[in-house]
Amino acid sequence: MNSELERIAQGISSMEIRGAGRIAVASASALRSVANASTAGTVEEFSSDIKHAARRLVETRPTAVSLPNAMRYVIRHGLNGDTSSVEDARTSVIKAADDFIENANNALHLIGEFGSRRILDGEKVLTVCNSNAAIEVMRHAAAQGKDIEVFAMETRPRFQGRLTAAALAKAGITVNLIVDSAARYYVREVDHVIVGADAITANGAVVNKIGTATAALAAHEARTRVSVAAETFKFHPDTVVGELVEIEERDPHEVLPASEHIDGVRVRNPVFDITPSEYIDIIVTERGVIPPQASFYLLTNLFGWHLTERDPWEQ
Ligand code: RUB
Repeated sequence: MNSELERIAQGISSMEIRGAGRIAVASASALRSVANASTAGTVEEFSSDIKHAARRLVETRPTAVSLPNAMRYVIRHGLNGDTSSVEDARTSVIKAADDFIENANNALHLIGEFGSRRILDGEKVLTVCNSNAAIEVMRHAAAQGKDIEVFAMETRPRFQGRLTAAALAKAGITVNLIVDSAARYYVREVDHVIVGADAITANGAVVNKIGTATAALAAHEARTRVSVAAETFKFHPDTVVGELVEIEERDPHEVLPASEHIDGVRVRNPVFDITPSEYIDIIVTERGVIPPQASFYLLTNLFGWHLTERDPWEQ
């Protein structure tokens, strides 16, 4: 087993590498190192090394579609059947991985640019978890001289909200860290909810960190705008044919440590939830801003007829 592949796969499983965008970039870079290190003697063997690595990565966490989409991109562009030698295939996979990573970095910048145009000077913003894409929007707004104030939900049980609060404070943004259950209390004074996404379905529902759906529901009730910041690789192709997004449930000890065990009590720890499209105003992507109802159109545009094909690492 390639040691860099294993390091990245374990890092994703343990959440040392986390956040859908970072997971995608790390997995693309894992395929890059497998391609670099492969000692395959034939193109078929090389292709099998890459697909085996993709399967290992895809198994690490089930919800963020950015991971399988990164694998789809690298395999479809890198192992496209045009290569006759292992060296050509290696160069092609490395280039595909590099392109994916470069596009992902550029996407974040564009999302920041497009999303920040929707933020007004003086706005108060509520956010959940730790999304690079959502942070990028707020950072860009602040860099344009807009005076914004953010309420960051702490995001139990792993407290990713603390990372967001620290990143925003570092960017000079006024930030309040609040407990998750205070979302409805503060939503009345907030002008805008901005979150990221782990997956977006064909019907425009957004899968993101647990607590997002509650915040969006409270925002809907208070008639507060909800924006989702997400790279196009967060759109889930399988949902076009009715597949449901699997919601990861992690170790209950993240919620209640073993030392505080309560007899007869089962602890549940789902880590994502689903916000229906009716509670979302816009999705900000690197291609532009769309209403959630346009997700199906975007998916067909992104994947074409590959939409209904089997996963390339299974072929
Ligand atoms: C992270 C999370 C983030 C999205 C988007 O969950 O829900 O909001 O992944 O992040 P976890 P980004 O901490 O369980 O991975 O915009 O950085 O891709």
